[in-house]
Amino acid sequence: MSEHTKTICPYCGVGCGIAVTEDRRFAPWGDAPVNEGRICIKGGAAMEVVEHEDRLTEPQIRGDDGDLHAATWDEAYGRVVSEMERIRAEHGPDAMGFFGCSKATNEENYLLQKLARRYGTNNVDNCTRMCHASTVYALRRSLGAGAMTNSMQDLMESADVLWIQGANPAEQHPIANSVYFRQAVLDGATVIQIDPHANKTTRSFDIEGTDRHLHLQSNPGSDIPLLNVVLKTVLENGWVDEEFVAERTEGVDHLVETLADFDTEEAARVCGVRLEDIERAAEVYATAENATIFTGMGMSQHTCGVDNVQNEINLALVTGNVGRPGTGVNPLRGQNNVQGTCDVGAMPNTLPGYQNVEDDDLRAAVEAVWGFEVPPKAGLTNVEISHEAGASIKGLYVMGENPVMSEPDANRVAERLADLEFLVVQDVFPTDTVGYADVVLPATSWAERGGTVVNTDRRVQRMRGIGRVYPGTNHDFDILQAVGTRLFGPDGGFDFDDPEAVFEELRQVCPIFGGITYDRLGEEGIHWPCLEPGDEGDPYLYEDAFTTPNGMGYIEGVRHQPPKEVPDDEYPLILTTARLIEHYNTGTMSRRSPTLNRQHPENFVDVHPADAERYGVADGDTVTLRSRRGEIEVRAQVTEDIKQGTVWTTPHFAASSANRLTNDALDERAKIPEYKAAAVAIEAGGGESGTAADD
Ligand SMILES: Nc1nc2c(c(=O)[nH]1)N[C@H]1C(S)=C(S)[C@@H](COP(=O)(O)OP(=O)(O)OC[C@H]3O[C@@H](n4cnc5c(=O)[nH]c(N)nc54)[C@H](O)[C@@H]3O)O[C@H]1N2
Ligand SMILES: Nc1nc2c(c(=O)[nH]1)N[C@H]1C(S)=C(S)[C@@H](COP(=O)(O)OP(=O)(O)OC[C@H]3O[C@@H](n4cnc5c(=O)[nH]c(N)nc54)[C@H](O)[C@@H]3O)O[C@H]1N2
Ligand code: SF4
Ligand SMILES: [Mo]
Repeated sequence: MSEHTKTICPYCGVGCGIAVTEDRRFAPWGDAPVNEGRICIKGGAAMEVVEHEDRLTEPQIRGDDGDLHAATWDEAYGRVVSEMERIRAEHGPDAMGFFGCSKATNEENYLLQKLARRYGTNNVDNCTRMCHASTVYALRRSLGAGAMTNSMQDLMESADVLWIQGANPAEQHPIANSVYFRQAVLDGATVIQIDPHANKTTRSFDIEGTDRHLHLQSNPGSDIPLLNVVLKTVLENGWVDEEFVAERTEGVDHLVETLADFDTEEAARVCGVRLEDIERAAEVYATAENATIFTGMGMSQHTCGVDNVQNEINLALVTGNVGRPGTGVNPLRGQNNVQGTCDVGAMPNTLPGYQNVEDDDLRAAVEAVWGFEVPPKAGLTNVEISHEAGASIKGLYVMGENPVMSEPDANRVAERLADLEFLVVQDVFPTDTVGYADVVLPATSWAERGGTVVNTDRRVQRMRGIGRVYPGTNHDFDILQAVGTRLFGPDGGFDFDDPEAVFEELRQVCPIFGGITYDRLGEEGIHWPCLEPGDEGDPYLYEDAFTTPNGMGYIEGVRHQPPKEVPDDEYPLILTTARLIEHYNTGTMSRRSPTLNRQHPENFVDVHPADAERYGVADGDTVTLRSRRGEIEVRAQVTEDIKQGTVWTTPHFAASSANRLTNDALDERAKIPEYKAAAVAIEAGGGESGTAADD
């Protein structure tokens, strides 16, 4: 039997260690730092996608006949480079956009953003824009760093209250939930969950013998009023940590003013939750010794996403629940390396280490290492790039994203990608987006590559490839270097021997990684910030000061902003979309896993019994869901798990792709789309719903 290689699970941001063999077998890694040998159903089945016969195994170029044809790597690189050069010559560098891949390594995403910037544009972004962009914006502005304030370990050991708003860790971060958070509850912590949908998280905390779980089943898009009730209750009952507020924060007067004429009864009506239940939740949180907040997509994916998260920050700050173990505001990050992809600068406004690209001094320091000038103006975000595709954006380089399914108002996304002059897609599988590509570059998969990734609690860890690559594929690392060298010559800064050599350059330009080396990472990894070689890394942030410009935590009162689209006579229901434990994002990986697909071969929509009766829908019916932008057919599941007036479906299935319905309105500051609220109509009947066979 061949030796086990220790690497990191390719799915969620928990960052579980797993071991694989050269002959592509799988084994748990008993003392892996995050999960200690435990894995969830996706981790256990991750090897199945590595072996899948659908893998892309040869570069392809679209011919004059409109079809994709096999090509050599040389021909494919040649086409990519000549088209990129043509676009720059004809339209300037800002006519290109670049999408990073949050399942690829730090080193690969670092190379991608360097490629974009050397080409002459900051139009580079990654899936965080659709995910936690608003969270990152609010956390950076008000606390200093766009990341979890605390680690899973310290939350398990020290948190007395887990406030979980718009997140479903039992399904989306299963090992974090079962190993860490559930243990906190068994040890006595109380859970407050705010979600329009009852889910596995709800059930996982109904632990026999305990009565410490309160689920507030609120309407989608009502989180600001809900938190304002909480905040007003805190202010009125004297639960403010006066000393903390005076010494470490600013802006509390603005909050007090905002809430002065705030009507809590009216707010509770907007939320669809009893006022006394919200007040009870406020008391539990504010009177705990250590209370922590988990925040997820239910908060971030709204046009008021930044304000949603700001209000959670307000709650943590006024009660002094930041800067200690067991406290803080904690976004559970999505893809296995979305944290790292942002850390290394695959973002339009920040260089590696969240350094503002528009700051002349910071830019000059990075330019000194890179040896070329970086454009001084922030670029477009990924949904903006999609909006501009075919207009000011003429060419797009997509490394491992599937925007035709993952971006909102997907029918329009597809139309605009078709209008591009040039689209290159670098992926493992033939996705819906590949269908629009002019050049397809087949990438190796997670098990075959080496490099580093950063998990949700900022732990930098090593991935180690099994040393054998699937025939016909190439590492993202090598593909980017080949393109970079052809574009910029042998001295263009794309001639690294291996990922470690890239990391050595990265740590020079990314201060939060400054003290990290491959040797130091070992098997345990290191939490950033790790500025100097001797630093141990910080499992929790802000013990003494925030990392905002003046060191203070920033409080700011916010007011209710309804979703951009609200129900009316024609579209009387709110659609919200979220995830299942068995499937992953656009399903290109998990839907190809026989084990996972067997569990959930088709999509469904949850409909409340009262709505089902009203619209003539029976459990198991195929229904048509229609919004102003498109329609899908899907099986109805009639259940009280969902709030009346709301319907709930998933984005995982191509045949009934939820994003044909969603609204592409953006949060003005963070530019995240409103995936969590669109107005829809439901109608009994339709064709056959999507099944495993037809997508
Ligand atoms: N199994 C699995 N795991 C995953 C993923 C996956 O696709 N599958 N994807 C990964 C990625 S990329 C991410 S970003 C994370 C996401 O992980 P989560 O943040 O947990 O994301 P979601 O499941 O989209 O949404 C969380 C919850 O928000 C609720 N919700 C919807 N609208 C609202 C609202 O207006 N207010 C409130 N308070 N709640 C609302 C939904 O009902 C849902 O239970 O998961 C990661 N892990
Ligand atoms: N309606 C609705 N839509 C949503 C969401 C929602 O909650 N509701 N959530 C949003 C969120 S949070 C996210 S993060 C996005 C996710 O959106 P995307 O990132 O577009 O979707 P994924 O399915 O994760 O995968 C993208 C592609 O990466 C490829 N890939 C995997 N590994 C590698 C690799 O190593 N190299 C390369 N080159 N490619 C690789 C996969 O094969 C897949 O085709 O979806 C967003 N869309
Ligand atoms: S919890 Fe996340 S990282 Fe861990 S095994 Fe499951 S999908 Fe993989
Ligand atoms: Mo995400």
